[in-house]
Amino acid sequence: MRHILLLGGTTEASALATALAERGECAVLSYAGRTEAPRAQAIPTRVGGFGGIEGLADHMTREGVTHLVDATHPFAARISANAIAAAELAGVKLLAMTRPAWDACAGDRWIRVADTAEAVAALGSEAARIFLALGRQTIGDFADAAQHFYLLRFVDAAEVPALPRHHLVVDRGPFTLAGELALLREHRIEVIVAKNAGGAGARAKLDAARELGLPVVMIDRPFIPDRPQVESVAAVLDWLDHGVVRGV
Ligand code: 3Y8
Ligand code: NAP
Repeated sequence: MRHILLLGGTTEASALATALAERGECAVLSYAGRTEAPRAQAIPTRVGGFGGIEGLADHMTREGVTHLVDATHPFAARISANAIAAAELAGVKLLAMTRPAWDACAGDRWIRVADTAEAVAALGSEAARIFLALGRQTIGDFADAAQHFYLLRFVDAAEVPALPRHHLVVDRGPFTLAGELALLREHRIEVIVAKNAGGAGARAKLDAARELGLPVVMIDRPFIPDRPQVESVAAVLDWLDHGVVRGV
């Protein structure tokens, strides 16, 4: 009897959890515990870190995990690197389920940068009105550029002393084009800063930016070591049944 540990926190992870439940698989979805009320899932969940590579390997051995599926966000680079090493250590089969990066298309005004430091530099020194669509964890990286007005969007309410000129919206995605257009117009946004997350859940702001002719400072994904990976629920289920990635 196989036992699947699914590292979650994305739209795709939730869809996979539903498919696993429908097949009656023995599976658990894992959250880091970053949000106060994570979405309920169709399979049992666990919340909290494992305690690094060894902690994750020990957890999988203790729980009798046979398959590890990493369906975390492309910017969750640490847990993904830990998953590769822990799966090796514990002798557990590993597969990543990710989604393609977004590509700029006609009408997009993207400024591609490698990280938040380059994003700060790309904003320049003259005060502007910025939609900082990065969530909460990297806010501190913009503290030295406090001359700008920042529209922020977090999943949970929080104080933001680092950025005195800000307006905080508390909302979780997925987001809509109409909602993003209204938000950008209401706050007279001039530039958007985004992570190249891929997927459908956060892409509406890019479509809204194109419609309004706004530039987007697009942060490229961090490095994640090589691992077997697929881009669909069907491909994960096929891997579970056949033990290899068959490109379905
Ligand atoms: C805790 C689980 C689902 C998954 C939904 C996806 C879509 C909505 C879009 C913007 C960008 C951002 C942020 C975002 C999106 C989905 C997906 C996605 C971006 C939840 C969730 C958890 C988190 C953690 C949270 C981070 C933050 C990032 C907000 C649940 C809702 C900005 C990433 O306060 C904090 O500490 C928040 C931290 C990591 C990035 C950051 O640095 O602040 N996600 N997001 C997961 C855990 O504990 O393991 O609460 O239900 C999941 C989702 N967030 O099943 O419906 O699939 O990408 N999440 C980014 O992409 O830039 C919002 O506002 O435009
Ligand atoms: P990260 O920086 O890659 O990981 C930092 C530490 O958090 C890990 O070493 C691990 O702690 C713990 N952790 C991360 N994801 C976990 C999970 N799914 N289950 C158990 N522990 C986890 O992680 P992150 O970028 O903060 O992302 C945290 C969660 O939010 C993930 O579920 C991710 O899918 C989701 N998310 C992140 C983003 C983003 O922009 N980063 C966007 C949307 C959703 P230990 O070392 O103690 O095991």
